[in-house]
Amino acid sequence: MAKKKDESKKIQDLEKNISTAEGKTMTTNQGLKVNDTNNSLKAGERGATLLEDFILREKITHFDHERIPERIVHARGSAAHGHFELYESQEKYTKAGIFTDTNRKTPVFTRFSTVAGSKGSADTARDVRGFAVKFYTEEGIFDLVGNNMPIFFIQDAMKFPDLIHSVKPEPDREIPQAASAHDTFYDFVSLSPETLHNHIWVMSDRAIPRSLRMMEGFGIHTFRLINKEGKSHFVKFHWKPLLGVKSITWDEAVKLHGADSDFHRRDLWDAIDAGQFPEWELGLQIVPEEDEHKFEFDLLDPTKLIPEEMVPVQRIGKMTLNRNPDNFFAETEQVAFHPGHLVPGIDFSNDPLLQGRLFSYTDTQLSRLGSPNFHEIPINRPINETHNNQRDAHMRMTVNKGKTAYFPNSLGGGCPHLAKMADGGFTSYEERLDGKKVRARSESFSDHFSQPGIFYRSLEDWEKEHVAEAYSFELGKVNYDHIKKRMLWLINEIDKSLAKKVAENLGMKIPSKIEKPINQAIGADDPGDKNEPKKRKDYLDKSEALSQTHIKTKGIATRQIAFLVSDGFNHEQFSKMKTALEKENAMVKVVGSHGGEVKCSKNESHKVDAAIMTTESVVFDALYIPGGKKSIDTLMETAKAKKFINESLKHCKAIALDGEAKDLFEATHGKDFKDDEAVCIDKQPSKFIKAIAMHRNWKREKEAKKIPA
Ligand code: HDD
Repeated sequence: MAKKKDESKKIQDLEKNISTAEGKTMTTNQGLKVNDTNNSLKAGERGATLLEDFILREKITHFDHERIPERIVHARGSAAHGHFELYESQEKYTKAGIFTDTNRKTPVFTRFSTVAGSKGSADTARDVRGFAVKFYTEEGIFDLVGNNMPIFFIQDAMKFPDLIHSVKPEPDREIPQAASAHDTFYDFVSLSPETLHNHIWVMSDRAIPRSLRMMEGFGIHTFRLINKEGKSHFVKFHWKPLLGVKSITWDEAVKLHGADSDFHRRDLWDAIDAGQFPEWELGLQIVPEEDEHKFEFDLLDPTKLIPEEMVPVQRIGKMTLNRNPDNFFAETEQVAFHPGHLVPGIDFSNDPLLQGRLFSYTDTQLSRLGSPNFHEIPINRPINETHNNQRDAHMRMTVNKGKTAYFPNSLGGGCPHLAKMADGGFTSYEERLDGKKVRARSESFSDHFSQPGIFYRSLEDWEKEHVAEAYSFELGKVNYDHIKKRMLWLINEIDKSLAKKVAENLGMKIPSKIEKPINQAIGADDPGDKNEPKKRKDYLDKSEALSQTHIKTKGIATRQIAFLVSDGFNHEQFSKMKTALEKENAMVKVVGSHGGEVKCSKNESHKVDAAIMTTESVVFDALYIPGGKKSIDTLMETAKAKKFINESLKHCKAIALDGEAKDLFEATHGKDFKDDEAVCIDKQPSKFIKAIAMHRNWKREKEAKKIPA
């Protein structure tokens, strides 16, 4: 396949394995030309099939073994290729080439995922999103395996299997799929207050993103950067999307499950396909070693973030995703990430969650990809050469020459020889460690209420409302009162006003105390209060970065705008709006009262992108209806057209109407929203563009929620 010369080293490397059947003859896997792939070899036309039919056997056998185990977590994912470019050398902090060489364009492969659902589950489940970036650097692979939330549920990898078993479908009935709203998850959460910070983020709109392109990413753990002199700084990694952080409402998320369960996957693919490449800036929060203990929380505790007010995020470079994979299985499914894939200049901290992860990721690839040779799979192999004395095992691709597969050797000329430090040899950071061997947790890890409190207080009123509704929905699905009571008690420790709202919705009272302190409830051997959750400390009232409202964005590029029309729509209004929106790189989609083509007032034919019966308002960001008496008369008789308007209103979207479209609006709940900031009746396109750029007019929500759509 002819490819452009300027493609990244990784894409060039993948070329070696890319195969296309264009213009080629069909063969067996052994290269034999096949002239019939529809009929098996039989003893007579109506006779039994013969075992000797190797063509049938090969085809069926391969098919029988097509599946590999899905990832135990993050099974559902979507990915894309791209590159990372550095703005300014960070040599003060690190010797890593990707962070010091501004001339490099480092190839990346980035996979986004939901956590709990199976491979075929819906994209808009309320869940954390995985955000894993594989950097193919000149010094080897660096994987930044993070999430779209800056903290994690648990503090020690030892609890990971318990966390995941509690959130996955319950083992007796395998229910529910891709949902945390069930008994076992809340049983676990209510007995593990360390989960509360990540949990409140999951209750917020961050767990139902508008697009994978509109979410932040976080490395979560504190890592280390090491410079040429061997000096270490602590660091937290952030990805800041240039399209801003945007979410949908829960009602849309639920409806999207049915309307387009591939909503996020399709959105990412379509944007890249249309040349609208998503971009994220990489940000660093740097903490000098000597400041390690100056915070109210422990830097090694992955359930804590460093508020940006305390340590600002410095933006050091940009990732652009500009190419869809060629083959989902070969690339998105077989890619194997590992937080332990490091390059010189970056190192770990002693965060006990990170330390456990360092074991788990290679281990899981062995059962998922079936062999310690998973690094040879094209998407996983580094762009630099690899040489060592590891040999053989299932599916070995490399043909290692020579007699020696050991070190030291003289018969192989001592090769592969060791790398000198000056030539980029890796060495672990020399951290001094002194301590007793103990199975324990530091007392500095026991504040579980302060940061969820900061998060909640930082939200705007509409965001707070969504959080309260999410808690109420989720706990409303729990069948056991003792679990709900423990949850209410815990939420009350985070924020009294939040607990009050949730308790009201559940029709329950907030208990003034829990029946047993947590450590007694879980039967700890030493139920002393060292690890009992501490009272909330309000060391920071709010952090602006935590609310979506303060994350500013400009423009409406890639926004999906439905143009609702029927035959006879006003050509002039339609064209004026279409031209204006497309100039801003928005995606105009003609939704017709029927499929095929619609005729405008000039009797010209326009292609329908979706007939109204095949689509739903929830897949669009905004709605425009041009006038034209005949068109509006038809839409007036089309119940789904009114549903489109009512739902768009309910979901606080921008709506524009011209001419006779006002009458249709009047015949819906629109009649109560004519003066709304994001409703543009007979206005210039620029007003509509401004309204779409708001993403949603949340001020409308309180009233719009009453619309029975
Ligand atoms: Fe994990 C996959 C992110 C804790 C064990 N994890 C996985 C993926 C992401 C994360 C994004 C999917 C990568 C891909 O797209 O292929 N995991 C995290 C983050 C964590 C975290 C941000 C905490 C800060 N994970 C964590 C712990 C353990 C694991 C504590 C086990 C001790 N994670 C796994 C795994 C997975 C995985 C079982 C499943 C598939 C895979 O690794 O390759 O090993």
